[in-house]
Amino acid sequence: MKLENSLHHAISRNEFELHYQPRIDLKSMQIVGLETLIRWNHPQLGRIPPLQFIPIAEESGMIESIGQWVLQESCRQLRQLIDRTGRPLRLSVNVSARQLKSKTLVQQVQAVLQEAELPSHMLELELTETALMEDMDISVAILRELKDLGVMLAVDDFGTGYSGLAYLQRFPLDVLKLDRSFVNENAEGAKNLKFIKAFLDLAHALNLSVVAEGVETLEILNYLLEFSCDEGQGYLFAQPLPMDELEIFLKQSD
Ligand code: G
Ligand code: G
Ligand code: MN
Ligand code: NA
Repeated sequence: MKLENSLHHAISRNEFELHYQPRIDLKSMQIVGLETLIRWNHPQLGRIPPLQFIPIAEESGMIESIGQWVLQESCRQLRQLIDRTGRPLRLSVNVSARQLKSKTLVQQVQAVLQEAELPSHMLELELTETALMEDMDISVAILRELKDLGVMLAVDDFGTGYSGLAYLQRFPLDVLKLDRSFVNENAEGAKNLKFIKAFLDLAHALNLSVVAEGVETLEILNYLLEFSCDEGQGYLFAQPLPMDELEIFLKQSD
């Protein structure tokens, strides 16, 4: 397949770009973290969204080298941002199912943190519910190793799978990211509010911090505040931005 062939050269031809979306602490309304989101600028086809190429990268195994590049490059860029601005923001990186099972993930993470001179608690790995459930025993073992390193562990897209919080208790998790399909207002808004509140109460009872994704309106923000949601991410606060634009945004929001 053509897309797969060009994906092979994307790293060496410098076609990937990293964008960063701010994460906001809802008590202080301060930016406390960033999520790294990959972008692919294809020389002929233009910008190809991750939803289109990440599955191909997963299937072909290329996700292992792409994932390693994302980890390394985003930690390097965070180090530069901290050196320039003095702001100790946390960095959240998406880790795919296949990467999670890779024998070298733990070593990779350790090496990348060392190279960028970042304390391990400043890095958070986002794992999807489905990736965790694929092989629970292996996932638990790898997550324990990662937790021993001191990195933060988050479940991404929470609410889209069917595992529920009871299963998630088996994993040493710190953060739950509530999927934007729950947070975005839609026709079922009223029903979703009950779900959001229930998730938050249960997550807090399990000592998990909750990040609401896809926060687009003040109205939903007010509900999140009412329900004691910890952090928010979404277009209401900021779009994903390349590092130079993010730096300007950070200065303006001081
Ligand atoms: O940024 P955008 O909304 O287009 O991202 C779409 C999806 O792509 C999200 O689900 C996100 O988790 C995934 N994604 C973005 N960057 C990465 C990455 O670096 N690695 C992996 N595995 N997934 C990513
Ligand atoms: O699946 P994951 O959570 O990793 O990916 C986050 C995706 O959500 C990114 O592709 C990002 O561009 C997108 N996103 C971020 N904020 C918003 C928002 O407020 N609304 C919508 N619809 N998408 C968002
Ligand atoms: Mn994510
Ligand atoms: Na998500």
